[in-house]
Amino acid sequence: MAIKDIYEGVLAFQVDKVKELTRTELEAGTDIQTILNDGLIGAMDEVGQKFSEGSLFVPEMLMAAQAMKAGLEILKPHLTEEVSHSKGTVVIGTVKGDLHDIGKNLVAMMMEGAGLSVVDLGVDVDAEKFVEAAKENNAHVVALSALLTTTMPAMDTTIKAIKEAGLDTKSIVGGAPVTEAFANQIGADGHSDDAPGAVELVRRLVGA
Ligand code: B12
Repeated sequence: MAIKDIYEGVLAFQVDKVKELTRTELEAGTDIQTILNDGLIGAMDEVGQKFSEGSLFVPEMLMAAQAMKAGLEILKPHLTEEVSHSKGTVVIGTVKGDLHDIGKNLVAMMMEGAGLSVVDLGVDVDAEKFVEAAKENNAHVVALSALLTTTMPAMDTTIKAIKEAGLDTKSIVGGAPVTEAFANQIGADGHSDDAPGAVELVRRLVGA
């Protein structure tokens, strides 16, 4: 019942309500992935659908995103495992031209929670910046996020730049429109549809 209320709260842009209900669900012992998938993420899928149909517009999409972020902040400390030292370094960012960061932030949070060191470059990050950060931080993995079909080519550009720089850094890609086939086509070392999968992927790549 309350998960449905979280879902409805995101759709109604109710930041405080989403925060409160997420906290209540956590305290009741509800599984975090259930809160995420059936509540917060599920609602954003409906928001996207309504946007496609033309029954909801950018300002509403943004308000829903703010409500979702409020819920995520409550979950953040609980996405953390007990860890003593870093198992690898990941440079993460949303590619050039793309401002979507909710999924990227969720992936970053879960990676931190899994004991990886995460350097978050934010949104609208160009290829050079990814390369520089990978060098500076001796990154094991560069993780690229894109939510727009028009910004997916920037993933290709970035992976090419990493390879041209001769870095020994793996690259992974994700975001709603990104498929396994696209990942293979641009020579990425991995792809996942969701944040837990992204963590598994990095663990495999760094051998942790
Ligand atoms: C919220 C939102 C916005 C917000 C973003 C706020 C923010 N701070 O992020 C705002 C209002 C700013 C926005 C703007 C726009 N948006 Co928008 N937006 C969305 C919406 C509704 C939800 C995205 C989201 O946060 N989902 C929830 C998160 C948790 O999911 P996720 O991002 O997919 O991430 C998960 C996985 O993909 C994966 N993942 C993500 N990153 C990575 C990275 C790696 C390495 C890995 C392994 C995995 C991984 O793990 C995450 C967690 O499980 C989507 C619809 C949708 N359902 O996707 C449209 C959507 C992405 N937007 C769309 C559009 C068109 C736009 C605009 C162009 C609209 C406009 N006319 O201005 C602008 C573009 C601005 C820009 N330059 O980026 C379209 C894209 C269409 C397309 N095919 O390209 C969508 C699909 C809506 C639609 N149905 O038409 N948007």
